[in-house]
Amino acid sequence: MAQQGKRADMIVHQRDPYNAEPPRAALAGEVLTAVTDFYSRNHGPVPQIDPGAWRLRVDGQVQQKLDLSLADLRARFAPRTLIATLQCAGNRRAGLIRVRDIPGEAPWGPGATSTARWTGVSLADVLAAAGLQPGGGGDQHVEFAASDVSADAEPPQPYGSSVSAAKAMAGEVLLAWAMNGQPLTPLHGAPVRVVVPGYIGARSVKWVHRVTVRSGPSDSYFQAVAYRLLPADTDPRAAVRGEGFALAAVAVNADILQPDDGATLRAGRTEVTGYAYAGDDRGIRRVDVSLDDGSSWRQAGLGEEVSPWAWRHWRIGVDLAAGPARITVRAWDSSAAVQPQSAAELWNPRGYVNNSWASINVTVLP
Ligand SMILES: Nc1nc2c(c(=O)[nH]1)N[C@H]1C(S)=C(S)[C@@H](COP(=O)(O)O)O[C@H]1N2
Ligand SMILES: [Mo]
Repeated sequence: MAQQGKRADMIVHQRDPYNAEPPRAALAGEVLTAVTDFYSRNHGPVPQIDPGAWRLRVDGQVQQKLDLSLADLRARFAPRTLIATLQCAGNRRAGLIRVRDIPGEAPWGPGATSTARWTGVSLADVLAAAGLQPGGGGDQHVEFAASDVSADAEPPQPYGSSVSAAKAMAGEVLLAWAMNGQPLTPLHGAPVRVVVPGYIGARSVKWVHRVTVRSGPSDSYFQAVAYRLLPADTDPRAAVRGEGFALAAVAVNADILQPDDGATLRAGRTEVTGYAYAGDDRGIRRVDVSLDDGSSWRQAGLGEEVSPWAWRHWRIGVDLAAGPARITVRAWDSSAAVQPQSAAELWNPRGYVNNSWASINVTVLP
């Protein structure tokens, strides 16, 4: 049975908890992803929270603890709307698994990323109202606690993570209650979730009920153990807390949305489209497409940059001759970072951040 509120052809990696990505074509076309098509990544059962009873506690290194209802959030702070892409650190993991198996992690394709218009308030405004106190040691973080309990964690625990106080105080981090103009659905974090534009999806904590200012990053399993980039020779089951480094800003990445991988086409002109995205303060500056595995490249046309926090779609017309063909893409960001050629270069034991060149294989009929 299809998940309620999701298109019927979602690629479901796990039913319970629900983990699913849309097919490539669903992400093509519009920059905004429909809520029905938006990928969904869950580490535990989706909590059902009464919005009227929901409270957000703000505590820790603040002058004034806050206890806010949804009505308080709406009444006390200026509403803020922005378009931002969410991208799971596991996006495109399937390409890493082809290099070497990654047991126990879902083989996400290129669809563990989507873009929405988010509405809420700036976390910075809420923290300002609480009166942030400078933290000891200068390594101040803001921790988010959620109400879903994950059996995947060791030991089982509620979901949580943190970002640096500097990022938390940047105006773009939202406590959001709406997605594409509609109240958040339970699956996407209702009644309120954090949206951390430019960072891996794992930091955008759904069903948030507590914001704590503290010294050092969160001790949550999802900050201290998972979502860290481990050296290639580490056994993730033996990895100790704090090993590797915590992922934050999203690395430059791109993939092809149309045609589909494995498609059969007619010889001649084919329109190739896709997405490209770079996190934090970086933007996409160029996208290149190759029909000869990277010996030569042509620039794709870039779609509008609708928001500093959103992906850009791109398109290019290519002429394909009859026979098998491989189409490859790579993107460059505003720091001149370019995607690495091979997944083997960046293989890591938990299979995060596969931003290697992306390819599809197609069959071209005369
Ligand atoms: N409370 C909570 N927040 C969470 C998660 C979760 O399992 N529980 N998953 C995180 C991860 S890993 C990602 S990629 C995004 C996915 O957001 P979405 O399901 O709205 O697409 O939510 C993040 N926030
Ligand atoms: Mo994620």
